[in-house]
This record gives sequence, structure tokens and C-alpha cells, in this order.
Amino acid sequence: MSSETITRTAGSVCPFDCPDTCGLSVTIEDGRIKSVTGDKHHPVTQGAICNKVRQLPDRVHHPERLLYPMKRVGAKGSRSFERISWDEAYGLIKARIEDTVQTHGSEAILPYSFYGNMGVLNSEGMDRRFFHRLGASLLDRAICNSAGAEGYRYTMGGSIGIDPEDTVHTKLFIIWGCNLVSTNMHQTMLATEARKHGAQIIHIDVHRNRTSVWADRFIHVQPGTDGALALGMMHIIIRDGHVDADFVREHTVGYEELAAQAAEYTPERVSAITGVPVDELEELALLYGTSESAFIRIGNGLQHHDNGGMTVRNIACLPALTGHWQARGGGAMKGNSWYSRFNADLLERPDLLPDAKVRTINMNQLGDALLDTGEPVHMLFVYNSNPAIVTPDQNKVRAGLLRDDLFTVVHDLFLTDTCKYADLVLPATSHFENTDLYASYWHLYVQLHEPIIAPIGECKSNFTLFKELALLMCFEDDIFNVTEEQMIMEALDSAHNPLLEGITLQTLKERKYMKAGGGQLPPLSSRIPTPSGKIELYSEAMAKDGHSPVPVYNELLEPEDYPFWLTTGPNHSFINSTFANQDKLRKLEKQPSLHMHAADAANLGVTDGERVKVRNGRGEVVLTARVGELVKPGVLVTQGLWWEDEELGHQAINSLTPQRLADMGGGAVYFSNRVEVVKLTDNM
Ligand SMILES: Nc1nc2c(c(=O)[nH]1)N[C@H]1C(S)=C(S)[C@@H](COP(=O)(O)OP(=O)(O)OC[C@H]3O[C@@H](n4cnc5c(=O)[nH]c(N)nc54)[C@H](O)[C@@H]3O)O[C@H]1N2
Ligand SMILES: Nc1nc2c(c(=O)[nH]1)N[C@H]1C(S)=C(S)[C@@H](COP(=O)(O)OP(=O)(O)OC[C@H]3O[C@@H](n4cnc5c(=O)[nH]c(N)nc54)[C@H](O)[C@@H]3O)O[C@H]1N2
Ligand code: SF4
Ligand SMILES: [Mo]
Repeated sequence: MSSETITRTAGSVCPFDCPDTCGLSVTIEDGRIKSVTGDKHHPVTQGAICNKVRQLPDRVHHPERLLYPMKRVGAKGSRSFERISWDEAYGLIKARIEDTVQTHGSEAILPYSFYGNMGVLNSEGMDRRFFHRLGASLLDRAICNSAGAEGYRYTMGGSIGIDPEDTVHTKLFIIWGCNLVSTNMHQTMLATEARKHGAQIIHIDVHRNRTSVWADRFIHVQPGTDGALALGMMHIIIRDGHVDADFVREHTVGYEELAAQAAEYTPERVSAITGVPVDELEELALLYGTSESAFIRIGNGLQHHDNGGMTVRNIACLPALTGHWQARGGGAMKGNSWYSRFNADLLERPDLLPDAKVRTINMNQLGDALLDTGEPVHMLFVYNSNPAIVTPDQNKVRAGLLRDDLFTVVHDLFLTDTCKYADLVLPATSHFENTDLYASYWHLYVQLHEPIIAPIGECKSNFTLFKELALLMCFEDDIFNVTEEQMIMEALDSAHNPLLEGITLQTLKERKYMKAGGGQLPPLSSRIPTPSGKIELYSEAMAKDGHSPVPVYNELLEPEDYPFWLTTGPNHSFINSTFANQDKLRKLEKQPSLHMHAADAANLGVTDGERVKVRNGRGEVVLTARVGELVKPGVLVTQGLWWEDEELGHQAINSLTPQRLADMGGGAVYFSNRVEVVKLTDNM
């Protein structure tokens, strides 16, 4: 008997940790996701989406998707699990929580999460309430942009950049330590539009990559020296009289102190530090100082360094010196999350913490935290993250995860490398199966997501998981027995953020895309929430926090004594480690490669395509050498957070990276990493 196929389309939001937060249009056939394209009505993303997300049907209906809870039956790390019911899983979790709290205290429990799903209810909603109420250790979620965000905040007061929609008017784009073509494709589209009206695009990076090819000009810097490059530009701009004195007087504090400091950074000195020839530096500064309107897109890559906070702080001073903030399409952006920030106090309920002095563990130092014998973590609860791939110093992380006295729960859609070490694996819904609220950290639109398919198998959302656990623990009904819609209303409470006024559950249902501020942003002078209310070229707060109050260049601190700097950034076809288990996307990336300069390769006798060992005191990884001129001598680049795969010879790249923290925000320093390269034949 043939049955009729029921096909429909529905709107959705891209949930991944990507600045663009695209509007999606999804075709559903008999309850299955058939195809995913962009929603052309989205005001910024306008129907274009990346190739990764077009593969979502394969991810959502992947044959390896987790469908039911499982408990460990073999040794940790051996991937042997057996199916159990949710009742049994909940029973085990509750008993373990009660036992841990009684024996070791609630701080022996640690949640570990990031933004595998950016929906606010599922990433910083019910979960946060649950762990606050429990009195678990707090997690400092500093793995991504913390150092740069803090550096930018010292200068500008918060994650407040220009509205990307204005960048179609920009005349000069500086894409600085950002692989825009892969990581923020709609900013590329807007810049391409501006280019039609004469805009020029400059890319500053340690790696000549897709973005360099797309840009008009490439400036090749030594890793971790961008802070000096910014100071060199300031030096020339001041020397040549390209400072906008009126802007500086009206909107900044500390010009004299900054000028005195910048005077020290002569073009020759800066050239020696950065590897950028003096004439190139002079040209860059002249172009920036005289452009009608210049926009600096500050990336995440340049702040994954020991000096990442100060680097971003320095760069953020540039548009204030030249007054570019006042030109249409001018200014800078590291991130824009300030505009549509939700009411975190109502959402997360930090007031539920039984003890305000509860300890905080930095997520970058999970390895040390798990191996700490003083105040050990006894229960680890992982969701929205894959720490056995993404977290630095993997050998320590994994040694910690292997501890027999550690009880680990992992909630995910797939049996990730982290799941291998779990005592309990719980199946998570995809965002298509959930209600949630999304804000972008780049554009200014808020979006509501309503489920477009039913939960697959026995999967549960993070929201449902933590709500049900809370109710099982007999936590307060009025706080935990709430619906997604109630929580969305709390998130949108605009008392703390007037730019959310008029954005409600109802208006989002009717209008889909609602812009923070309704398209009317307050003037620059009233959105600089620094202590002085002005852009701080000199920052008293920095002095108090032990930093130089004026921009300086600080060298990288890596103590490992090896010949190469290694950058281990994301790739085009995965999002962090997400999508790395999808054949089609993995094939596009071929294999984990190591870009090295031809001169270095010649010295080592390494040829293109040869498998080589990259190692340091923390670990070792085998990669395929790609020999050429995409990196400078002494610099190596590999891209992609590949899952481990013995058969394919893929290993966790973060075995090499340090747990050290950046100068600000407790940020990760993935790229301040020294290694050596040895041929597989001589590494005994
Ligand atoms: N396709 C894709 N898109 C993504 C992601 C992904 O994994 N894949 N991840 C998402 C996430 S979580 C984030 S945080 C963003 C990150 O996206 P970006 O902001 O683009 O940051 P990265 O790709 O980490 O690094 C950007 C560039 O910095 C360069 N770099 C490294 N060190 C230095 C340095 O010292 N100086 C300079 N000038 N450049 C340097 C790298 O070579 C790289 O090209 O992308 C998001 N979007
Ligand atoms: N070497 C190196 N390491 C890096 C970086 C780098 O550039 N180089 N980048 C760093 C940066 S910037 C970031 S942001 C981090 C990212 O680190 P993570 O946030 O850990 O990112 P992913 O690897 O994408 O892992 C997210 C996991 O969440 C799962 N997930 C998705 N949706 C849901 C859901 O609704 N519920 C649950 N329970 N799970 C879900 C996904 O399946 C996936 O396994 O990595 C960092 N690590
Ligand atoms: S990953 Fe980024 S570019 Fe791709 S669809 Fe999602 S938000 Fe858009
Ligand atoms: Mo990130």
C-alpha cells in the first residue's frame, strides 16, 4: 500500500557557535529533515548559508546519532556501553549527586559546557539554574574570546562594535587575525558589496589562507606581534598628523599618555618585532589614517595568545585616534553581544547559589582541575561541549577523565571522544527538536526557534534534562517547573537592557527577526560604558588590575624551547569539533595537514605530502606536511579540530597546546605554542 508523502517547509535558526546566526528555511518530509537552505527574508544573512549547515539533514538523521541513554560496562575509554532507560539514568545521577554532596561537598561537582548549541535556554538557562541551586563549582567559560573581549572592554566598555549592516558603507576593511571567509561568511558578503563602491580589503594574519586570497592585500605578521603592529600604526598616525583631534577631545581619555607610549614604537622597531617591512607598515598606517571610513574586524585568532587581551586592547584604540567611529561604516568590532544581551540574572539565577564563595574552575584548565588531588572533582557533567578534543593539554585532560573515582555524565548527539570516558551517556535533541531563543554575537537580530520536528529516539534537550533532574531532586517548583516560553519571557525582560524593548515572545512569533534597538541605536557617546564614559586610551581600571594602563607590546611567554610556533585554528568545513564526524565534510578537508615554509622543510628534509611528527613536552601528533609559502619560516599552521581516528591516523591536536592562561579574561592561549617537527623515520 503506498502512502502519500507529506512535505512542508518551516523557518529555523542556525544554532551553531558562529557569528552569523543565520535564518534557515527547512524542508521536512514525513517528519524528517529533507533539506536546509537560507531564509531569504533574514535581513542580514539573506538566504545564504554555509555548506556545513546544508549538510544538517545528514547530521540530524545520522546513523550514529545517540538515541537512548547508555551506561558504561567496560573500562573507561573503551567505548563499551549498554542501553538503559531514562529512569535508570536519572536514578544513577541522583544517587551519585547525593553521595558526592554528602561525602565531598557540592563543589566536587563540575558542569562543563560551552556553545555547541547557542540557544540561550539550552546553553545558559535551565542548566545554570540547576547547577547554581546545587552549589556545584562554577565554570569560567573562557575557552573562546575571553582575553580579547576583556581587552576590548577596557578600551570600549563592552562587546560593542559597529552594526555590521553599516559596513556596506565602509571604504577600508582591515580583517585582523580573522579567517572571515570561513568563519563569518556574511561579513564577507557585506564587504564584497562595499567593494563594488570602491572599498579596499586588507587581511592581517600569520597564515595566507582563504581570506587572504579573497582580500585585496595581505599583511603577513609573526604570531603574537599584532599589539606591536597596532602601536606602530599609532606611532605613524600621530607622527603624520592623522589624529582626529576633535574626536579625541570629545570621546576619549588619555591621549597624551598614549602618544608618549606610541612614540617608543618606531617603524623600525615594530618591523623587527612583527616581520612586516617598514614600507608596508608605513603604507598601512597612511591608508588607515587617511581613509574616509575604516572598519577593523578583530578576529579570535590573534587573541588566543599569552598577550591576547592587550593585543585587542591596542587595536581597539586605533579607530578612536582617527575618529573613524564617526564615519558611516567606520569603527571596529570584536563582538557585538552587548546589544542584545538577555537578562542573565533572571535566566541563570546566580542568587540560588547557596554559598557566594563557591570556587570557580577555568575551563581551559580542566586537565589540572581533574588531576588536582587537593580538592578533587568527583562528578563531571558535560553538555554542549567536547572537551576531549577542544580543551588544551589533552594528555592531562584525558588522564583526568580516566580517573576511576570520577563519575562523568556526557549529554551529546553523538558518541564523541569525550563520551568514550563517560560513565553515563545521554542522548541530546538537535535544535530542530527544541524551543529556544537566539541572539547573534555579530548582527543585532533576535530570533525565536520553535520545534520543527519531534524529538528523535529518546533524545532530550538540555532544558528538559535539567528541568527533569531538578524536579527529581525536589528543587523548588516555581523556579524549575517552568516552560520554555516562561523562560524566554524572563530572558527578554528589558529592565536591564532597553534595546530589547518591544522584543517579546509574541512579537518574535509574528515578526521572526527583531533588531535590538529597533534599528535606532543610541549615539556613540552613550554606548561607551567604561568608568569614564569615554573611550579609554589610558585606563585606570587596567592599572588597578595590574596591566599597563596604556597600550604596550608584551612578548609571548611560552617556556617550551622548540623551533616553531604552531597555530592550531578551526577549519572551513567543521565548527570546532562539530561536523568532524560527517563523511562528506571530512572528505572536503582531506586530512589534518601541517603548513610549513619551504625553507624549513628543506632544512628538515621534509617533502610535501610526507607524514611528520609534531611534538613538544606536552604531547605529539602525526600530520601531513604541506610545504610552500603560506606561512613564514619558523611558523606552522594546522587547521581543524578533528576527532581521533586510529584507522585514519587522526589525533587530538590539543595534545600539544598549553593550559596557561592569557593576560586577560582567563583566556585560552592555543596559539602561543612551540613545537618541533621530526620525520617519522628519525624519531626513535
Ligand atoms: N568554518 C568555521 N567557522 C567557525 C568556526 C569553525 O570552527 N569553523 N568556529 C567558530 C568560533 S567558536 C569562533 S571563536 C570563530 C573563530 O573565527 P576567527 O575569528 O576567524 O578566529 P580563528 O579562525 O581562530 O583565527 C583567525 C585567524 O587568526 C590567525 N592567527 C593566529 N594567530 C595569529 C596572530 O598572532 N596574529 C594574527 N594577525 N593572526 C593570527 C589564524 O591564522 C586565522 O586565520 O569562528 C566561528 N566560526
Ligand atoms: N586547538 C584549538 N582548540 C580550540 C580552538 C582553536 O582554535 N584551536 N577553538 C576554541 C574555541 S574558540 C571554542 S569556541 C571551543 C569550542 O568548543 P566546544 O564548544 O566544545 O565545541 P564543539 O567541538 O563544537 O563541541 C560542541 C558539542 O556540543 C554538542 N551539542 C550540540 N548541540 C547540543 C545540544 O543541544 N545539547 C547537548 N547536550 N550537546 C549539544 C555537539 O554535538 C558537540 O559535540 O574550542 C576551542 N578549542
Ligand atoms: S554555521 Fe554560520 S554561516 Fe553556517 S549557517 Fe550557521 S550561522 Fe550561517
Ligand atoms: Mo569560539
